[in-house]
Amino acid sequence: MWYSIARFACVCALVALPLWSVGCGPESQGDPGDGGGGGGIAGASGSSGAGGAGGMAGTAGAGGTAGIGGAGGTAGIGGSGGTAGIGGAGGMAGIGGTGGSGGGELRCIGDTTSGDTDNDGVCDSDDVCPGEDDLIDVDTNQLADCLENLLLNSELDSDVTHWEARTQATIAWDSSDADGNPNSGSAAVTNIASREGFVRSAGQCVETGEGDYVAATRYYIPEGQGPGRALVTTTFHAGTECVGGAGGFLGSDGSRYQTATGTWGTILHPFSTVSGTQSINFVVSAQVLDTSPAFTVQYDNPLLRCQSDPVTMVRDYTGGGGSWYGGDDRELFTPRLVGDGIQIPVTESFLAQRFALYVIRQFDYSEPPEGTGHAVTLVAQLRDASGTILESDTTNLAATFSGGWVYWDFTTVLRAGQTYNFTTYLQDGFASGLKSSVGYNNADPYPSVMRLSCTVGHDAMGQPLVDVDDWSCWDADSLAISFALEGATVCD
Ligand SMILES: [Ca+2]
Ligand SMILES: [Ca+2]
Ligand SMILES: [Ca+2]
Ligand SMILES: [Ca+2]
Repeated sequence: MWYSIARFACVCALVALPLWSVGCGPESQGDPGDGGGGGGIAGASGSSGAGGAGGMAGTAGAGGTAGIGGAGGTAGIGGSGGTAGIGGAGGMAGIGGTGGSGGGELRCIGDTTSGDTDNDGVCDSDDVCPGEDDLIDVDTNQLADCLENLLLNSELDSDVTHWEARTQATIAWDSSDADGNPNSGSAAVTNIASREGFVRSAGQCVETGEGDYVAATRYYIPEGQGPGRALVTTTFHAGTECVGGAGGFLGSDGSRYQTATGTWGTILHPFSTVSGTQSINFVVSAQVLDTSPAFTVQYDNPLLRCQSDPVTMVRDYTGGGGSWYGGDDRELFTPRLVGDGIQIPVTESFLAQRFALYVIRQFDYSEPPEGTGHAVTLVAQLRDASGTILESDTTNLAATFSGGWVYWDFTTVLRAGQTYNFTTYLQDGFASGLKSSVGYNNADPYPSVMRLSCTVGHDAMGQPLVDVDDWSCWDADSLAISFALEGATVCD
């Protein structure tokens, strides 16, 4: 399937001839493809969860007027949650609050028709962590914790699996959740030492190495207890199972604590491990500051992650030349579609967040050009080494677009030692005939990054000979097309 040189790719040097006069034969086959439907921008939908909260207001009403609780439901798309307000009659509005979930299947960010299988408010079309909550970001680094967390069972949805209580401590699952999520809970760590000042803990061991990290957690100290603290500590070990080192450990980042009661707070701090570290013990504790027989702190969404550094790769466009991109309305080649992309071997794991190609000029017909741009949709796909599509995105360009970087958004971790492929094309370009060019730069800072191209030709009936979404259409060559790839490093 793979060839080191593109068999039919058309490369047109601007310095030689006007781009539209350079002939490129019809090559492959196929249908331009359906392209992915753009996800609906339903940003406000996330807040629709407030519909349920509306029911709570009803409880306070303790009477027929409690029906106003239902108004909360209007926050959801479709507002169907609002009907829950009828619970207000008879002061049962609290039950009515569950009406908020009535619209839950449609209340998600993204393409609502794709559903929300894990019910985290992000539609399946955009869900980056199936089965986990995409919206948890305790360290507020704008990256879903589920993509970067080294800890297991951080969300504590239904039990405390992977978390272990130490001497004179207990750990138990609690139904209260840091974000009020009715489908999740937290871990209650209780100090039963009955000794003033004693710290008692639960923790999880993570096999990892020397480096810079961030530790964080949500915590809640219930009121009505004696004075005490919530603490987070990490210890570094020479062995892989949190043993090893003089005295059992190599070092520690020291405890960070908070004392606020009756509200969910956050503890967060960066730290660095020491040479020889092979594992980190992430420890959450309850410290009692009097002689109370028990002191409890609840923890939720604990986070342990590597420090993340930005990744920016740019093979700039310096005006050197361009390669045909898009459809073709020339009589000899009509219809035709040429897509472009890159193939990149990854040496350090990172989260890919934006990918771009440099599109030199407006999208116009080749023959005859109208001299004005046309609004177009460009599709980008991220594929693994075997061509399987991992994620796709579309970007719309206005008719006023006259050239520049075109970006697509991604949220996929690219792993060290793997090869990935970004493929892009003009949606419906086979039928429309609109085209532009993508720039290249032969002063190449990334010689290992290959160009990918796919050329869809037509048969005698004008039907596509191959689908541009079909991986068999794509071939690699060494043309140094301009690209930009941005993201952030993650732990391996
Ligand atoms: Ca989801
Ligand atoms: Ca999810
Ligand atoms: Ca985060
Ligand atoms: Ca939780």
